[in-house]
Amino acid sequence: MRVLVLGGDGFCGWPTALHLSQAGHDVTIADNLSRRFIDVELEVESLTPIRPVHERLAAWREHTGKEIRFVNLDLAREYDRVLGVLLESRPDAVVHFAEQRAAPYSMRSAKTKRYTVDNNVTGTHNLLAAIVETGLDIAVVHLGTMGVYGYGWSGSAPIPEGYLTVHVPTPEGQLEREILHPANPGSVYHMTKTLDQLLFAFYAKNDGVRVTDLHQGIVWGTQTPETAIDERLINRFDYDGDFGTVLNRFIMQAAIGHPLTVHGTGGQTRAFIHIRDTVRCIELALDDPPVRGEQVSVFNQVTETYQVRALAELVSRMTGVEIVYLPNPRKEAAENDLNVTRDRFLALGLNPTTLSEGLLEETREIGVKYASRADFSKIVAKTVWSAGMEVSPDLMR
Ligand code: NAD
Ligand code: USQ
Repeated sequence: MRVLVLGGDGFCGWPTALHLSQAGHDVTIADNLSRRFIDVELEVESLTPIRPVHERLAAWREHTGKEIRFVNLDLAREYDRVLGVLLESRPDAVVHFAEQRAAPYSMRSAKTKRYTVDNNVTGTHNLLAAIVETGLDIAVVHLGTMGVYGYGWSGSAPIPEGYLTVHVPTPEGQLEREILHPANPGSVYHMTKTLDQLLFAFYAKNDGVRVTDLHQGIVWGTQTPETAIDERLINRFDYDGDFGTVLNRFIMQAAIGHPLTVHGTGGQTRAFIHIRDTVRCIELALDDPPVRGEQVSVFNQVTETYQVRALAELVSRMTGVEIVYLPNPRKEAAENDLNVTRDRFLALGLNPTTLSEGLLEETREIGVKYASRADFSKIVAKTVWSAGMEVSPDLMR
């Protein structure tokens, strides 16, 4: 299969591009390297020493003999070039990772809110409009988020995979309808993912574009079998207050002896998936696209759910590092239930990596190994969701 990986230099995109190339697919990456520029803006670097993209690709060629092409392209700002790349590479499928993905970064300022909306919504729309303009039947696999459903809206009721069956009262009786699950975003970033859903629904209905939307939980871990082949192929690992996600932050904090930074009571329940399973899920989704004319196919790309304080307790028991309960910088429910339906990937044969299997290995092989690269001043989350919220001080120097 010819696959175009948009955002293929990022945390999920890079290991996916390698995994698909290893599986024999013909892969092209398009990325504008904006994530690397945001590191420069925030004065922080991936904990792991990621190499420039052409060095990464040369290392892959050296080890496997396989060629991955790279196009430096801004999906949101260069519509004509997006169209040109689709016409030239004629992909069977596009995997779309190319968005600003950090909720805290999206809430930093009016500038980052506007950037996140402009980048994510226009990027997704450019892709869909360009696919229609090419006249090619290109399948889209998009990385969405569990956060589109929000947290706690339906209590402990199972969250379905995308669609909710509702009964609409009419004078003639009850109409049964399937609707997109109500959107309930918790940040500007998550809001862009709920807007993406509407764009996909429209283009699937109007133009028959075949779209799979993967509502992914929080990804943890770093390496996949392919990124572990050579240090030049290593995946990125974000640990800072804006881009670091909770479990990878705890792993890194434990490795350097920093107190584990639980926000609020830690009663927030979230869904998780290991990066090794992310890349497998994307391959499974590419192999099972919807038929032209069908509604958007939605999968919940999640393997486990945990409360944040339970995660902190697990990491603390394993490493002896203490837990600190900080004022929550985000506006979010202090405690929530999360009961996620995740049958579709299991039915396609996914055999998930669990936390109990991977946590110790991750702490040793990544957290401890690269501990000397950590900047302690970037660890505590400083971005508050609205004016007047308390900002926590640094805990270690
Ligand atoms: P990332 O920031 O590491 O990667 C995104 C990549 O897209 C970067 O390389 C960036 O340079 C590129 N990009 C952004 N805007 C672009 C544009 N306009 N044109 C071209 N390239 C652009 O993020 P990630 O963690 O790999 O996330 C990838 C996708 O998966 C995102 O859409 C995110 O919402 C989703 N997702 C991530 C997680 C997670 O825990 N990391 C969880 C659920 C969903
Ligand atoms: N949290 C802490 N301590 C920390 C960091 C986070 O308690 O040091 C808490 C947060 O307050 C939040 C929870 O952990 O309640 C999750 O935060 P996160 O930063 O790990 O995840 P989130 O902001 O939701 O975003 C991440 C990715 C995003 C993806 C999303 C999937 O950055 O791209 O869409 O996970 S989901 O959460 O399922 O919507």
